[in-house]
Amino acid sequence: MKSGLLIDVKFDSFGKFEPFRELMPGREIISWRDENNRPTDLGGIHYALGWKPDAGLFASMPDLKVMFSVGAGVDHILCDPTLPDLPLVRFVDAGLTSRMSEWVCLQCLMHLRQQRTYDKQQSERIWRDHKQPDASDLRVGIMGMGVLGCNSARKLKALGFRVNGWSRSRKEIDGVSCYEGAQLDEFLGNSDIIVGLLPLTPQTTGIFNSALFAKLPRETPIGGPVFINAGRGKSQVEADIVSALETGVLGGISLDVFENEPLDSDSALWVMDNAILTPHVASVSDADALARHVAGQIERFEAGLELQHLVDMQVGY
Ligand code: NDP
Ligand code: OXD
Repeated sequence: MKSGLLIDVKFDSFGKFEPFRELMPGREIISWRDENNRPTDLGGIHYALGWKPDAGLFASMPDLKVMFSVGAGVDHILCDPTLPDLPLVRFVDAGLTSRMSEWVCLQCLMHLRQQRTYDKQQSERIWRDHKQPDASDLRVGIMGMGVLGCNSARKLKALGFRVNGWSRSRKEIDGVSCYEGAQLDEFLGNSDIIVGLLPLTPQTTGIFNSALFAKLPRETPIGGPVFINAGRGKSQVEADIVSALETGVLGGISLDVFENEPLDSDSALWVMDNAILTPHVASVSDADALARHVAGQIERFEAGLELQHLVDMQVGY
């Protein structure tokens, strides 16, 4: 029997763990969903895969060698203060990347084409057209030009939008105006729509707040500026978003992530005008693709090759 893999994924929509068992026959796969199936002995297990794993779980595995994240984000693992000093691999996958950029393009098009206004008119049986700007009239600024941001930028370009990108280090991307960390104000002043695709770190916690929204252009071809976020909810200050929508500082929002998930049924966000909310589904990890990724990285590790998609523990993503 090869060294085992422990899987700690508690949400039901993830499905079963069969893809892992099929791809890694001869390896013990322990699924860890709740207290009831807790194995007593975690010795001999070299690998662990988690989504919001129980704090202290990875530290309690004496033979653990590599930690894996179910998602592209790793804040749900790094928040464990007892996390062992071991390599952490995040999920990078073509399907995951495509699904995210589809969601981003969909949201930008929904706001460009004033779909919420037409939805409302339909519900009231109103036949009325509105002035329609072109995609090329709008500047979309992506905050976080990593795997997901770069792919979204390329697809938005193909749709005709003008695209800006902001990241910690400066990027060179054909047809995209790239800004680095300290150029945030200039980037914001040139973006009619901003799209958050940032990891959650101490630097990005609460970054989407009143002060930031105030730096966006006051008028845009679609009314006010639009805020779209699929990075992490704790990067946004929801009270500030509500007040920015009420005062017209923001003209619309699309949010897939929230300060607390699930979003409280009392939240004012549910009923704001021109607000599109989705329940953290912009890009859900696919179990088959994830199993291939984990099996592939374990194979590399056991062959003495470097692991891919390693998290830089110093910067936190
Ligand atoms: P990457 O690590 O590839 O990219 C992160 C980007 O953010 C990089 O461009 C990085 O800059 C930039 N960045 C990080 N910190 C800062 C900062 N302080 N200032 C400016 N830029 C910063 O991540 P991915 O693109 O793969 O994923 C991004 C996030 O999307 C994930 O961390 C996760 O939170 C979220 N996500 C959400 C999903 C959903 O369904 N809603 C699904 C999947 C992911 P630099 O390039 O200089 O390093
Ligand atoms: C992720 C997510 O980080 O789904 O992959 O949020």
